[in-house]
Amino acid sequence: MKLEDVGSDKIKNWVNECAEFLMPDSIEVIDGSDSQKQLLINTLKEQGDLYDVDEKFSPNSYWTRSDPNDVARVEGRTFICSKSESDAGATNNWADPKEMKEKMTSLMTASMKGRKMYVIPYIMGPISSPYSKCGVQVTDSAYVALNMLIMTRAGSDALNRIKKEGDFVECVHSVGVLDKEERYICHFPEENLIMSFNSGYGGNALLGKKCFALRIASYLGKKEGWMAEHMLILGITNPEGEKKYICAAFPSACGKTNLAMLVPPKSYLEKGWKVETVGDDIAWLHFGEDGQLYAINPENGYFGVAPGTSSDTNPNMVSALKKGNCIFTNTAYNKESKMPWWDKMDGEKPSKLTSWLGNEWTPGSEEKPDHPNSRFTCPASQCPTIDPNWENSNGVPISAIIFGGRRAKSAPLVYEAFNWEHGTFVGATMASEMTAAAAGVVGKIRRDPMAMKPFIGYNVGDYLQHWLDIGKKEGAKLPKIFHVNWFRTDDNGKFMWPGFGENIRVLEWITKRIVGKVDSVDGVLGKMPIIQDINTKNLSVDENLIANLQEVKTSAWKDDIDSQEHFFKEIGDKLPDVMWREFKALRARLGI
Ligand code: GTP
Ligand code: SPV
Ligand code: MN
Repeated sequence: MKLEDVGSDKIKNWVNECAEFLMPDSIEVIDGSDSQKQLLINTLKEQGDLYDVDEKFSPNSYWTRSDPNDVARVEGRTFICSKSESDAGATNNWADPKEMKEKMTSLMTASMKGRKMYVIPYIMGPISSPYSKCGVQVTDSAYVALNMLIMTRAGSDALNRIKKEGDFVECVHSVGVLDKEERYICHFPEENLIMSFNSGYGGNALLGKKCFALRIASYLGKKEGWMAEHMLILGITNPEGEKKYICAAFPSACGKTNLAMLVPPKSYLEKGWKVETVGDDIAWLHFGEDGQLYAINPENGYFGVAPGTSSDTNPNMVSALKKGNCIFTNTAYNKESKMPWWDKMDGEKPSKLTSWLGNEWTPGSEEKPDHPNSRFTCPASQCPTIDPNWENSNGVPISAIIFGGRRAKSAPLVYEAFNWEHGTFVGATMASEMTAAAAGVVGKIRRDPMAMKPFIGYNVGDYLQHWLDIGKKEGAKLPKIFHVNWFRTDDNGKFMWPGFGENIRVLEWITKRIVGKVDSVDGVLGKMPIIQDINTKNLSVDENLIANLQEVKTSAWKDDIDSQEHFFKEIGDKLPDVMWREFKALRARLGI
């Protein structure tokens, strides 16, 4: 579609302003038609950037690689440009909005020379939901445009909504020359503006996802009384046919996609347990008129971690991928069979591959064939367990919120917060071992409040206050809050809990707690399950497993308490007093 034909002066003027300094050779508006999508695919193929995937494995799917220096989010290069530095807070890099805009404009000047600029109108959320919000992204990457068509509702529907509402988040993106030193991902929350330069991968470049749906949206949520969270959304139905919806916040690459698509083990399926998927990464939560929190999934696709995805761990994801229309990025690729390959994928490991670096790979090669943060983009509707309400305009009512992370030694398998304020503290003191989803040291423990450390678009202290305020809303029927840990290890470093489908055993306890069907015991960290209430039937594990997983060792908490205190001090004046009160209470209960 031509820019002249968009029928919105607001979009036209803004795009022209962008074009003035980006200086593209031509401009094309994404309408989402099949023919246009095919042109994007052809463009990338002609450039040698996109390869066919075997039709029998996944029709209409492609394999590609990103630049080796551009494989994950770059938190060190990500900025919140609020007028006041204190509005960015301790967890964000801050830059003055005026200075940063000037810098970005100057850096990006003429960056689209010789290239086409794609204009992508898109909606985050179901097309006609009152809770959805619109964006327009300009980009010089056909790869980004193709991915945005999967991850968001992009094209004519979005354009029509923007024409009606007039409002959109301005998203300026150019891959530039992928210069790592001059890579910037900048957010201007007070201006509904995002500018991203010199990256073409994932959360740095698909600006609807982390930049808009979390950083900008969390700021809007604070202002408007709702919440944007790094949470999956699932529906769980018990054998009596009672269904509950649950959100869960785990840091990047800590199991959200897997939990959202959980397949119950045979013994649970036979009894009639069912898990359905609403979203796997982001939830926008609003109060309904009945005082409950309702969640929508703002996304339209999955940008999932490939390594570890198999029929054993996540058969629903595998089925969704096999339906086609996917893009595999930075996995390995078998040029002969046209098959992507990643660690723990189903089937035999081929003896010859093209690695994610583009090199010939054989079993003797030093490099790994796939990148640990290699991912696929896949339409959400293709998930076999997609929930019938996943596009419900009002969202789904949430009965529980779960926090969790990778904790080798300290956190038990599951516990429940005493109440909303304590639950907010449990979320605020989350920590996890870092993964390959972001540039940094993999395995290093870091504090990650509500799995939102890299995604809160404002001051973390104000964010925690917002959580407390949500809890004080008159007439609120709040979800119960829980904490889980699938990643506790034994003395040999092996995961103690089988995880994946077996996680339903923990969800079962949680759903029973929601309706008060089981009791709990007050413990040091929160309300603990009675060991026998976690069902281990048909699970071939040590009979003391649950007791061992639930054990809270004071010695393992000493460092954590110190690090919590350190983190709270870093947050500074804006940390709500309630957090210090909860911290002192926890320390007293631990006796350290
Ligand atoms: P992002 O997309 O980065 O936000 O990640 P995510 O939170 O959706 O994580 P995902 O479900 O993709 O899982 C990341 C990695 O953790 C994969 O390699 C999974 O196989 C592994 N994983 C997920 N769930 C479990 C579990 O219950 N136990 C164990 N041991 N590993 C798990
Ligand atoms: C994450 O890192 O949490 C992701 C991938 O979901 S990205 O889109 O790169 O943020
Ligand atoms: Mn994520």
